[in-house]
Amino acid sequence: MTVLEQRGTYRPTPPPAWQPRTDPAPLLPDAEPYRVLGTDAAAQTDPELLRRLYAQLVRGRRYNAQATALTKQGRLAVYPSSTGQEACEVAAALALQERDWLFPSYRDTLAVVARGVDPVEALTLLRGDRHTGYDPYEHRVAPLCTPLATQLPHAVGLAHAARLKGDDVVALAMVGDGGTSEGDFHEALNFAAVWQAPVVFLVQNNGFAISVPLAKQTAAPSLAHKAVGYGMPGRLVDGNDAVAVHEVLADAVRRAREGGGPTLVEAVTYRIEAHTNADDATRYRGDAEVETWREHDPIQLLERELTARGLLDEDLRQSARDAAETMAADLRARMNQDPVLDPMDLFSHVYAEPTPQLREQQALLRAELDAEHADQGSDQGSAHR
Ligand SMILES: Cc1ncc(C[n+]2csc(CCOP(=O)(O)OP(=O)(O)O)c2C)c(N)n1
Repeated sequence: MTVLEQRGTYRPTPPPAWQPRTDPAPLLPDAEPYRVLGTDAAAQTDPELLRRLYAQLVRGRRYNAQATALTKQGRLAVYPSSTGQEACEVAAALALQERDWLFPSYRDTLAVVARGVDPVEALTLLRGDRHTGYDPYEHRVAPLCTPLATQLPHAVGLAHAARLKGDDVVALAMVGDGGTSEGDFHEALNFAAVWQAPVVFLVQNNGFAISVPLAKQTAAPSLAHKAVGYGMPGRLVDGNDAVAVHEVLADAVRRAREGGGPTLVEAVTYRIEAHTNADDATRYRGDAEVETWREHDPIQLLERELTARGLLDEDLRQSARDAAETMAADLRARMNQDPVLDPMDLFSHVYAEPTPQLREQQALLRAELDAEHADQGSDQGSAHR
């Protein structure tokens, strides 16, 4: 026996048998994206939900077309269209309760509008005006986020804080496939799982991060598989099947609300149009690929189901189209008016309490504007003399 063993400080016992901290099997996504439309399960879907989804999808597609046209007319600086991704956008908004929060990225204007934000205000940022354009608190929609994945830690922070305060709130955060390579994605998912925050992450895998295809973004079996590394469930869903996305998200939201913690949902979809009006998609992908996805169109998938169940007649089709046209005409008319901007507004909403430096800059601008105003007044005066 060695001296150390005699003293009892050295215990050469074998280490305890290693056990995973949690069983990874239930966290793994299905082998294939979950689908409802076109399967036997579709017959169980509530007709009212099908009609609601349909009206919103038709409206969403029209919104995308109108916003894209506004970029060509110089009325909108940039528009990242979600044509082809409407099912994800609409389902995300409909899966939430009014008291919940949505954290969108720049591509998610349809989800923002489906949540109740004014269609013009939802475009303010993309028009290049200052600030978000809408009051985030009114419909519980955080600002559209352009820095990739930065909305995710915000969502986790809000969800965690709500839980600490005992508020019954779930946060749903949207991000693209490219955004999953950001550090913020990792940090948000890690914190969310450790804290068991009531948050749902929706990754819209639309195939590309501008020109970078998914294969150059990750070597993971799927983006949903990333969930297991954080200790949360990963769900894989057909992102063009509005019913399936709605069901998976509603399930994840319910789970989060009941204290079950976060979920990572990967919706497999496709960006039918270019990244934005500033991008030429023909430089990095072929027409044949786009055509294949056009045949798996979210509106057509839903129309097929509604028709098969005798829920879609020409009246419903026409009323959905009419409502979408009315929205588009209003969007056109109001986007064609120049916004009235107050330069002093630049300083609003920067801090809850403005800093001394900000007050100083504010005073400087006020003085410059007043001087300019006085000059214009005297110019007009001299012109009259
Ligand atoms: C932190 C950061 N890095 C780079 C960019 C530039 N950028 C804008 S969009 C984009 C691609 C994002 O692709 P993805 O996350 O798949 O979303 P999608 O645009 O396809 O919806 C990049 C790299 C950015 N906005 N933010």
